[in-house]
Amino acid sequence: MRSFEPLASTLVAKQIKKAGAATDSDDTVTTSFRRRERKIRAAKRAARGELSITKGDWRKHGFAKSNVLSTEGIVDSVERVHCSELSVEDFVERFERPRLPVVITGLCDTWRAAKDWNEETLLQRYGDHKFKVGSDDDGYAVRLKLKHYLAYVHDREHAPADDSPLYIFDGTFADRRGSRGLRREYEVPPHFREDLMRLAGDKRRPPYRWLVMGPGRSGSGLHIDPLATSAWNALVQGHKRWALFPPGTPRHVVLPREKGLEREAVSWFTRMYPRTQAPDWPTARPIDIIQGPGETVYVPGGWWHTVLNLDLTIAVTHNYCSTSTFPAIWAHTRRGRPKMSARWLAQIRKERPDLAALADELAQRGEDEDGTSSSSSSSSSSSSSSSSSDSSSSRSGDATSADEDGEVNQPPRKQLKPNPPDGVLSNTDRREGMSRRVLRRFRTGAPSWRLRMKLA
Ligand SMILES: O=C(O)CCC(=O)C(=O)O
Ligand SMILES: [Fe+2]
Repeated sequence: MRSFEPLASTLVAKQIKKAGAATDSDDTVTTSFRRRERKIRAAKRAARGELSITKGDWRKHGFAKSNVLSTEGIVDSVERVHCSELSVEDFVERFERPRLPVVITGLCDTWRAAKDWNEETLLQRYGDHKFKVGSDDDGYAVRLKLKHYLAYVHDREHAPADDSPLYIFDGTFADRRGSRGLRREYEVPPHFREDLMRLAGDKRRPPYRWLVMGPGRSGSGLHIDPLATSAWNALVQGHKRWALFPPGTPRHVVLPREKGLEREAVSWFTRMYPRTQAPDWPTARPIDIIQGPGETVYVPGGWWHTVLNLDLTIAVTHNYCSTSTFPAIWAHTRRGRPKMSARWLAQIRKERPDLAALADELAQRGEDEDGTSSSSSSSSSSSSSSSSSDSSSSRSGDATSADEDGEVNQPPRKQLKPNPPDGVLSNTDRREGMSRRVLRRFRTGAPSWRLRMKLA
């Protein structure tokens, strides 16, 4: 049996303690501990307002005492291919065109991230930077300094006891001053380098790259990635357990409307996964992957997937659009993001007239590549807390919705277009990272310090 119990990082524990004991006076230690505890609790309350900390809601299921992290009996049968044996052309023909998942090894061996993305180094370099650990009820980012997040991860009263711990899932890390250095520490592998969405422009394109870090039992609930895009997910440290279902798998079978199922991977694996193994399971059984450090999972567009972290993981993931996946992505973008798609198409026309011709042809036929008529695209059956998948009116970044036939939906964290409360702001990326405090200043007209510097 493989077991991935969280390693207690004593060095990190020491550093976290030391950080709180700058002057070694008891008062300072207590003050700094209290401050950290306040920050952690505030983040927990903002990200999961429905869970009371004092009433013990964060641990009410007792998942920390269950065997949900055990991988006994799980058969990972997904093909592993070393990158040196997989040319880009081979990848497209064998996996991308037929939309098949694969695990590619060796892609991150030469990255600086492979050496430096560990708790110790990240804490030293980015300890004071705030990363996104969730969204509040209005769709705004909830952020926590990395040093506080790691304290949360190791504090027995927090992550080790929480059913479904907070998860860093930061879609603006590469744009923010305090963390953009991380983008230079890895490379987009050649297999996924075609990035047609870039033609929509940096300001308009939906968020597409995330830094992902979380302890055992954190994870991503079952979802399909936005706009039918494909994704690659490179794991630098730790182990992730994946379950995937092929396109067309009915939503009501894999994600019945039961409390907690959508949002928490740990609930899905505890309650739903066993059902998928029963003899009367009515649809495709999940494909299992146990992803280890240095492995990159390719998730083709339209596949349902959920991920449970088995120990402390650090990963980077990008969503992208390539030539072979363009028709499906175009169909979804035209429906869900009409304004953006018009600008995107204008640029595609300049740089890729072949693809623009394809888009025109699809529009003329009034049919989308996936065979669905565009007029029927609004038939998605959404859950109470979310709206139609690609719809620009979709608000909650933590809800999932999908058509009965597995239509593209809004994933738990890869939100495309969270709505600001009053629609003042237009830039998705900026909005994703905007805190309430900054927003308030923006609304009241009080310029932020950065703007003030500029004005001075
Ligand atoms: O690493 C994870 O939690 C999975 C991420 C994922 O599915 C996604 O980014 O869409
Ligand atoms: Fe995903």
